[in-house]
Amino acid sequence: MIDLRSDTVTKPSEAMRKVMATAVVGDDVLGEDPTVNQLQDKIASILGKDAGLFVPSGTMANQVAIKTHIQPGDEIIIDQNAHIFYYECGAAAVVSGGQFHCVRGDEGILSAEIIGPAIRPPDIHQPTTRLICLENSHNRGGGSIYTVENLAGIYQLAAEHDIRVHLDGARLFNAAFAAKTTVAELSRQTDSVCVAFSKGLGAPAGSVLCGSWEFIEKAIRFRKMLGGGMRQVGILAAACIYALDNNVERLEVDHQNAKRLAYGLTEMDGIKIDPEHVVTNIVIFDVGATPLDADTFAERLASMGVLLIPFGPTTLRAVTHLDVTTADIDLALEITQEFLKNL
Ligand code: TLP
Repeated sequence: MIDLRSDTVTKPSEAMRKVMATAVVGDDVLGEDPTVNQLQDKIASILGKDAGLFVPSGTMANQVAIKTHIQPGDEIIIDQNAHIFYYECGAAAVVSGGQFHCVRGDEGILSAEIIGPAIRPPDIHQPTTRLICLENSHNRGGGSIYTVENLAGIYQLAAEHDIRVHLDGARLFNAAFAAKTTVAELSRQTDSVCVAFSKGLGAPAGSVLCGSWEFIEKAIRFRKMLGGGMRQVGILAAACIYALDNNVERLEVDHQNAKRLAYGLTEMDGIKIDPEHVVTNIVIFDVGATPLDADTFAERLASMGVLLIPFGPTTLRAVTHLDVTTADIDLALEITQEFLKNL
């Protein structure tokens, strides 16, 4: 099976398992797990923030951030396809009493021009705009990315209106590679940022939410409230440290493989894709010109050994990651070509 459903499917390598098995641990709810503390300090310093907080998942990182930033009834400006809006079970409403104000980004990417008109004026009838949520790279946007200049414009607009900015950076290292900058540069113009270790970086679980000392002090309480206080969790943190030390540089290979896949797909009848838009490890393409809908396409291709995820009625997503090689990509293209020929 060539599993291109997501970069979340990656399995910990032997070397990663070894560091997990020998990790020094303690009770993290008491702040006494040295490996968790090391990870939190390391990633906070890489992102240029005061402090970090280890949480089990990207979803919890986002939800703890939102709860720390807003009060019930406050409004959150967000792209209509953002993970926080689209894939987190309405958690911001349940957990924080937040109300979304959706805007339409350019492949998910927002700008001060797009956000500006959505900011509420001071008016006793209207909700208070408290938070802007960004996503970089943007999953449903096909792995699209922000420029540093764009982030600066958004942050300036937010500051003018006393609005906080949270960045869902589940794939921030991918974004930095593609934008030829650092994750610190992409995090500078934000009040909070989270990165995931269980996606392209290849760890089995874990995200870290970063921000100011004051922000993290508040966030720790909400992590506990949501059940994210774990104990000897240095075993997982050790995998994340290993991922930071060993699996960041190689993300470039995933990007090259994604481009290769995208260009290969352009050659195929019935498939629509603009390979120039593929800049990270996510490839979204349309099969509307074939006789199949996305669900059937994915199901039938799976039976031939290639796994993809349907992303809309006629769109599918393929994600490259450290468990697929360039040879796997070539084979996946061959199988897809064969599959289309026989339709
Ligand atoms: N994304 C998953 C699915 O939930 C769609 C995937 O396969 O891509 N932010 C972003 C941008 C994400 O893509 C994801 C996961 C999350 C947050 C949530 O992370 P987890 O799954 O750790 O809660």
